[in-house]
Amino acid sequence: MKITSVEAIPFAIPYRKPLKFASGEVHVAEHVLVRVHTDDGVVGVAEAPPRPFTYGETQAGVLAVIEKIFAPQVVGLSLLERETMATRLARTVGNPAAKAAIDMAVWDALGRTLDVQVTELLGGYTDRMRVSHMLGFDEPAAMVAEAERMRERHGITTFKVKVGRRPVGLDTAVVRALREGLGDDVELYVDGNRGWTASESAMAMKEMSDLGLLFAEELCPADDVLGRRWLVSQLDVPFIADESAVTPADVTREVLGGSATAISIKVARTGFTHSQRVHHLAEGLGLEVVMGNQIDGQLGSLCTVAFGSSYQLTSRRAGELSNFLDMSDDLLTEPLEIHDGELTIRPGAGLGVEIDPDKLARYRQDT
Ligand code: MUC
Ligand code: MG
Repeated sequence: MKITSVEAIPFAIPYRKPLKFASGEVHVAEHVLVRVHTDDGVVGVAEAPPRPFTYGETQAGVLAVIEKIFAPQVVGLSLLERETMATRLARTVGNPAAKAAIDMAVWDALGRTLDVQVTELLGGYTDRMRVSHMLGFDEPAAMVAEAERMRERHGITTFKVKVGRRPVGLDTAVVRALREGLGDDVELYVDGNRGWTASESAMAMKEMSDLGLLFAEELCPADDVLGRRWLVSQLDVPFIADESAVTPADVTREVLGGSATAISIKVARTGFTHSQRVHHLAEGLGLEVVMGNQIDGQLGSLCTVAFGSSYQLTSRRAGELSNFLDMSDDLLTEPLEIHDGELTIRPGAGLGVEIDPDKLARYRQDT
């Protein structure tokens, strides 16, 4: 069970349809595939999606920090020494996606070694999650058409709508069109990626108060401390902290400070080890949880459903698991499929996936 090497492989797969939101846009999935090898010949895999506009990471930076700092720190450790590993990685500030991918690849390798699914190792609560689809910026009619297509093709009935544009009416018109076009049976919530001020957010939420929203997420910056507290105190739906509350300490600070009343867990930034800590904290604080998406590919989405299925709290709400549908291709031998609005974990050991060598050869950027 000893780790013998850590590979970091850059790859790039274009999106058929780019995702646009208040803090940025993604046209090509320039991710890093991480493979952890052990002395038993086992290989664990995960992917790191660098998001410079959220965490400051880049593909080149993820490669460099893994090769120069993280790989030497974990080689020689047993797959069972995950706390030692987490402590060593924590000596380096930041780099959440790079750390998370190593952590998840280690859990995958452990599952494969023990012939157990990662979900069983983590908590084993269920084997599936309902799927929430994220709708990026576009014209109201195009966003309604996309949601209708997702409902028809994949049975998805929960939608997260990207907001945060100016004037505010651009986005409130979209949400109204979605409610009118899709009816009362779908779940709708909004995510501003810090695009609005607190007062713009309050105005928008008032304008949408008859639309039956489930949540509001990160509408304005958490750094606008008093403004955000003022906003959250007047909302009658849970306010999700996403990029403002990554670590357990962030969650504690934001929630106790009145700046959030629910949280997003993203394994792409906290891996499985730290996502467990955030989950346990959320349970203790009585917070609602949504499993979020870092605009992941299929491997990352599978990591999200593997973690989300492990606990009652993380599997209760629909998880954001469908961004991979917008990619032109992917790396897995068996593509993920969403049926009846649900995504299930894989039956095999670990994460239960295999990387297609031909696809990796086609999309890797280091050869
Ligand atoms: C989200 O929930 O915010 C957009 C930026 C990012 O870091 O994640 C996505 C989705
Ligand atoms: Mg968000």
